Amino acid sequence: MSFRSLGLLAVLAAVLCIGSTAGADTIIYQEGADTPFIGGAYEGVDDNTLLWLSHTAGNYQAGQHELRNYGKSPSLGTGISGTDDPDGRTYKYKGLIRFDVTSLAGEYASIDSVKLRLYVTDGNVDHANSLQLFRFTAANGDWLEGPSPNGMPYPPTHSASCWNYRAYNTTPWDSGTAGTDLTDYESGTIATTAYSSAATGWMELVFTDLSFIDDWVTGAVTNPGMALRAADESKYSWLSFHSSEYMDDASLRPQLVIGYTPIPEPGTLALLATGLIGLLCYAWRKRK
Ligand SMILES: [Ca+2]
Ligand SMILES: [Ca+2]
Repeated sequence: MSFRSLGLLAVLAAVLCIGSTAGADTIIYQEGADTPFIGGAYEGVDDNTLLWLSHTAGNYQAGQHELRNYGKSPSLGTGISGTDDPDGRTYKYKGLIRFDVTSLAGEYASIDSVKLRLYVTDGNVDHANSLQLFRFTAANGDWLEGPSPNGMPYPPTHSASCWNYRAYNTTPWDSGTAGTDLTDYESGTIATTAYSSAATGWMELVFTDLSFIDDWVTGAVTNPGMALRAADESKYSWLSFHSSEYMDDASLRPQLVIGYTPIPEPGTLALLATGLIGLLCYAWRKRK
């Protein structure tokens, strides 16, 4: 091979290397989809809806729903409903969601963006509201998704998260319920999205704080997951989303979308250096 064609090859290698290392990449964590970097079906989502009910009579008395688990329900919910309930009941919902992102370990130089995507399926928005995402405090990090699709059996025979417990019936939430800000989850929102309708489709919560993602990846601290709630819980306004147990179309389950800058591999760096040297040689030869 002539020196000249070697130089051209080196130039080509350099261009390819630059193309493969420059810019950010995106990965998606979604229950049932490929696990980023390591392959296999991803089973890293815990999600559940906590439910509080005002009613004081009948089969669904206050005090009962607060112990029920919906960890395997195909839906997640937030907000307040009941404005059209014939029995005058008011329901309050909060979502819980946690993604295992440990397959990211060793794969990135920086995390550049994170967003949670939820598919809205239903709702009733009499008042415009905002969806807020908070991080649970470390003290609440061991909440259990739970096994029930529908709040049954009652009383529960399982250990699972519900309004009153992060693990029924041994471990209450730090505050005693999931409703107390600043106790059960960190005070600052990590994402907020305003809404004025319950239109079917994706809703995105873009993180404004990425400082804790490293800890989730390395497992330096227990990933406590996130709380999802309506900002204003005094007005009738609720939304329902597909959960990670939604079966009819797995592509509509919650997604955690992470933009990151990859670590350039040592081999790639060496190839890049070789390419650059070749380029210089080629230019020098041409000049002669
Ligand atoms: Ca799950
Ligand atoms: Ca679930």
